[in-house]
Amino acid sequence: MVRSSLDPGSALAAVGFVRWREATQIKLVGRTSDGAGLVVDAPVALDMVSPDAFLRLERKGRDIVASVSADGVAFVQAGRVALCAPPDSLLAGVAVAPARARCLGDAAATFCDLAWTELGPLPAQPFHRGDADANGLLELTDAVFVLEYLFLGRCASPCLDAADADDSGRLDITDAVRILGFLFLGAAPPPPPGPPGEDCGPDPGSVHLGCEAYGGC
Ligand SMILES: [Ca+2]
Ligand SMILES: [Ca+2]
Repeated sequence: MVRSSLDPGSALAAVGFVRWREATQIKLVGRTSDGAGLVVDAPVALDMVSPDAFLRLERKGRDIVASVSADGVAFVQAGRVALCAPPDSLLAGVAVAPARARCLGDAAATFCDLAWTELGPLPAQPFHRGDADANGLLELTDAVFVLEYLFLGRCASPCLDAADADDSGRLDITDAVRILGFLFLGAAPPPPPGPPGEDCGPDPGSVHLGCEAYGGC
C-alpha cells in the first residue's frame, strides 16, 4: 500500500492477493483523493498460488501501477489508479488481513524480498500549452476541464503547465478564457511551447506548475 498520510481517509492505492472460492486473485483498491470513496479495479484471476509470487507498486507521475510476477523478473500489469494530487512523497507499507473483516482470529503471512526504489528527478516533460486534459488536442473540452477543476472539484490536470494556458504561473478562470479566445475569437495562441499543431516542448519559462504526465505529444 502507498498512501498520502496516516489519516484513515487519505488518498491511497493498495494491491493484494485475495483468495476467492479456491482461486487466487489480485485486486487493486484506490482512493483518488483525501476523503473520497474507494474505487476497486476488477480483480484479475491468477494462475499462480499466493504467496509464492511478487507484487509491485510503481508510481508513474500521479498514477500508481500494480503488477504481479511469478519470478520477480517478468511483471504483468494488474491495475492502475490515478491519484488526484499526490504529494511528492507517499507512505508505503505492507500488511496482511483476514479474508473477511468479520472473521475473528489471526492472519499471518511472510513478506520476503521487500525492495524500495527511489527515483531520481524526472526530465522536463514536453507538452502543448492549453491542452488541459492532455489528449493532444486543443478543444472546448480543455476550457471546460479548467472550469470543472476550479469550480466543481475535478481532479487537476496531469500536466498543470499545459492547463496554465496563459503561462501566468497559476490556474484560474483566465486560462479557460485564453483557450476560448484562441479557439473562437482569433486571439493569440497560448505561449510556448504553444498549442497542439506546434512542436511539443518543455516549459521555457521560469515559473512552473509541474507536468507529471502528458500523453499528447
Ligand atoms: Ca485537449
Ligand atoms: Ca494561468
